[in-house]
Amino acid sequence: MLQTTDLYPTRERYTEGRIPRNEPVIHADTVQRAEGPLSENELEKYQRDGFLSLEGYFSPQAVAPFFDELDQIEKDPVICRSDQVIMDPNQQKIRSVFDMHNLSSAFDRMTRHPHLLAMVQQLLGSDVYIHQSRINDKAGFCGNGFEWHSDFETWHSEDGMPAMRAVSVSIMLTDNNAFNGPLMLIPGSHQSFVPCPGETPDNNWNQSLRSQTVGVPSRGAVADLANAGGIEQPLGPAGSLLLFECNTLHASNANMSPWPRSNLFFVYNSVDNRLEQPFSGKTPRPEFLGARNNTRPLTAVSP
Ligand code: 6CS
Ligand code: FE
Repeated sequence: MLQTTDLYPTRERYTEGRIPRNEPVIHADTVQRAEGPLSENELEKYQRDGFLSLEGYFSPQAVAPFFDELDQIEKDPVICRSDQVIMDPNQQKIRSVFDMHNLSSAFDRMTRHPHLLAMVQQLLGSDVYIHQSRINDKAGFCGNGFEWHSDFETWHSEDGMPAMRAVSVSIMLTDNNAFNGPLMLIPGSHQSFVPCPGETPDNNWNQSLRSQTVGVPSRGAVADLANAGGIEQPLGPAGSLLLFECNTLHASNANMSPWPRSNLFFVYNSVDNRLEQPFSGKTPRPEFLGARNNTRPLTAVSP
């Protein structure tokens, strides 16, 4: 298989400093830009910040069945013992469930929701497929946080995603408020790639999905970017959406509140950006973390 030149060396090939982004943030051509569904104003915000918050996009009632289905999955002992379910490092609670769209037809249909698909196709300027889907769950009083990172840094080095042409759609299944560990993002951080120090251990995902140490930028780099762009924390009721670019730096705190925080993530990749060999030189991660086989373009289905 042809391997693209590594434009974003990190880890084994670590260099200090930042590497300017080599591709557009919005891949739509002029016609796709004008056609919508995202307005010029929304596109400009996404371009500038690396994310776009659409508070109250769906009603809480529309997403309630997904939360209930998660509850069922969490009670299924077979699924809970599988690799795709990640437990919280300190508590016997679920932290993440991967491959939601292959576990449940309701989640699968949601990835093809005509409105979601149209927004993502506009941003990526092409047909798309699901690179990864997951629920990140933070139980009340005990859900742990996530370190600062760019998803693209991991997907590039551990999965072989060549370029920054992927977007995460996060759907809040519970309210996200200031107390239950919502996502924090650094506006503008998507404009450069921050190489991360450290070698990638074999099967790093076993560790990194519980608590990440490799693939975390230096504190100095995070401080510089946060001093320049600030930190934002999009909040909203269940049903709110967040679209975020694959290279935007983000993190979240532990959930000290009594209220659960449960967010669904669909990661869409452009069909023109399919995975190659991991740039870390390690063996590829499992299909449920980075799709290699199931990469047919998605077509819309009505909810
Ligand atoms: O390793 C991954 O693919 C993932 N890890 C984090 C911390 N965020 C995105 C992604 O699910
Ligand atoms: Fe992430």
